[in-house]
Amino acid sequence: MALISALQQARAAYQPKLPTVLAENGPFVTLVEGAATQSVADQEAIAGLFANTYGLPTITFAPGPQKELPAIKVGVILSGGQAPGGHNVIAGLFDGLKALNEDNELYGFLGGPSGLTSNKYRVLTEEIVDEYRNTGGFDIICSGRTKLETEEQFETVAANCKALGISALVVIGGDDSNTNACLLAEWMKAQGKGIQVIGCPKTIDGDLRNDQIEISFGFDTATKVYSELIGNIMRDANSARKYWHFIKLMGRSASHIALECALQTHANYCLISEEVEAKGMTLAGIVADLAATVKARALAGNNFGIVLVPEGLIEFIPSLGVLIGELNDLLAEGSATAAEFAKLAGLAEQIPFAAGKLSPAAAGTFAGLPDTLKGQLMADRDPHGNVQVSKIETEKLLADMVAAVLKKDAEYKAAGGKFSAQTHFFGYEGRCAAPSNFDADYCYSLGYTAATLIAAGRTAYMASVRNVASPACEWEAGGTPLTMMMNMERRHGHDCPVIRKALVELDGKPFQTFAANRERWATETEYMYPGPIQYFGPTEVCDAANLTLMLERG
Ligand code: FBP
Repeated sequence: MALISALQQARAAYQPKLPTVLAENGPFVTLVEGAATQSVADQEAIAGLFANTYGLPTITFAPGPQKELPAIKVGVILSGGQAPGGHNVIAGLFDGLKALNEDNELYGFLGGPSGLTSNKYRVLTEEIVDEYRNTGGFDIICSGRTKLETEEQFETVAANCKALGISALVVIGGDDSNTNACLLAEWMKAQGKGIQVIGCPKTIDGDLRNDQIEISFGFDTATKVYSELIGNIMRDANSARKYWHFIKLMGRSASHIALECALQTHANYCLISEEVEAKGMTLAGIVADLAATVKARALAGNNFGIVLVPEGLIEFIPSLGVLIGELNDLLAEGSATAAEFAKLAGLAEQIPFAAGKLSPAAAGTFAGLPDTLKGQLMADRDPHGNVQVSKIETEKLLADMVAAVLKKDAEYKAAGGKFSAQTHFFGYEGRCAAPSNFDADYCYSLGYTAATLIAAGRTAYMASVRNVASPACEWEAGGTPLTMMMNMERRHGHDCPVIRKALVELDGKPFQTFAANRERWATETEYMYPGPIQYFGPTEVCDAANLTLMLERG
C-alpha cells in the first residue's frame, strides 16, 4: 500500500472549485463562438502551414441542455517539465468524461509524448485517479520531452489510437508541447483521421500566456515555494549578517518567476532579463551595478543581501544572445558542424573548434568567458533546440565577478566591506510541490474544460479558464485556438511555427511595481517572509493567487 502523509490524507478530500457554468451544468454546455482568429504574427505563413485549423473562433461556455452521448475513449499525456497541479488536470478530465458518460475511458500514455508512439499506457480508473487528487508531481503517468513532429510519428500515433479506439488526445504541456499538439491536430484533420487534439497550458515558467490564457498552471505553486525558501534564506542572512546569497531561479527565457519572487520577498537585487536586453546591458555593466549595490550596503554596515537571478539571463545580454544564436546554428541537430563537434574530445578541442566557426564579434565574446561557461554554452540542446539554461551557472559567474570587482575597491575595503557569497539554484524544489488551492482549482477546471471541448467535437484548441484573478465561481471556461498563439521562430537552424513565449512586459504592472520599489529594497532591509503554502484556513491566506496575476488582472 502506498505510504500517505497526514497532509496528503487530508488534502485528498479537497474538492477543487469549478467555474459556475461547469459546477452547475457539468460538461453539458452550449458553445458560444467569438469571431474568427488570427495568429499573433506571421499570419500568412501560419495560415499556409495550418490550412485546416487556422482561424478558428474563440469559445466560451454557457449553460446547455443535458445530452446522452455515446461512450468514447480519450488519451492523455503530460509533456515537458513537471508543474504542480498536473494530477488535477487529469482528475478534472477524468471526472468530466465520466459525467458525460459513465462508460467513457481515459488512457494515460506513459513518459510523455513518447508514450504515444511506443504505445505504452495505463487505463486510468477511479481508484488510480483518486490516489493522485490534489498531489504534486506527474508520476501518475510520468512525463518526457520527446518531440512529436514528423509524419512518421503522427502515423504511429494515429495507428495506436485507432487500435485502442481512442478518438481524442489531451496534451498537457508548455509552449513547445502545445506547438506539437497543434501540428498533430492539423495533421489528423488533414488526413481525416477523426482524432481530436486539445492542449492544456502547463509550465512553472509562466511564459505560456496571452490575452486568452491568463496564466499557465504550476507558476502559482512553484513561485510560492521559491518565495518561502527565499524568505527563509533572508531570515538567515539577516541573522548572521555575513553572506550575500545569489539565487538563480528557474523560468527559462522569461523572468516571470524571478519577478514574482522579488515582489513576494523584496529581495535586495533582482535581475530581469527582459530589461537587460531592452537596455542593451553588458555582463560587465551588470556586475558593476551589482557591485555598487553590495558596496552601498556595506557602507551602511550591511555586509549581506539577497540577489535573484533569472535562469535565462545569459541569453538576454545582447552580445551573449548573439553568441548563443550562432552556437545554436553551429550545433543544430543534423548539421555537418554538429556531427564534427560530436567527434571532438572535451573542451580542449571543442573551444577552438567553435571559436573558429563564429563571427568575429561572437568569437570575441566567447574568448572573454571562463572555460566552464564556454562548456555550459556548448552543452547539449534540449529536444526543441533550446540551450539548457538550467545548466548554466550564472549565479556563480556573477558572484565571482562581483568579488573580483570589490577586491580592487579600496574605499569598500577601508569601510570594512566583506563579501562572502553563497549560491543557490531553485527549480526542482518547487516543480512537484502539492498544488496551492489556486493551482488545484485551476488545473481541475482546465481538465474539466478539456473534456467539455472534446464532447463538443472540437480540435486544435487549448482549454482556457479566464478571469482567474476573481473567485473561482466567476471564472469563465472555454477554448482558445492553438494557431492563434503562433508565430515563426528560428529553431535548429530553421524557421518554424511555434507558440510565442510571453516574456515580462516592462510596461506591465508587475514590473512597474518592482521598478518603483527596487531602489528602496536594495538599500533598506525590508524583507517579506511569505512562509509555506497554506491549504486550510482563512481564504485570504489559502486561496490568494500570485502577485503577478493579481497585478496584471486586478
Ligand atoms: P517546461 O518549459 O517544460 O514547463 O519546463 C520548465 C523547466 O522547469 C524550466 O524552468 C527549466 O529550464 C527546465 O524545465 C529544466 O528542464 P529539465 O526538467 O529537463 O531539467
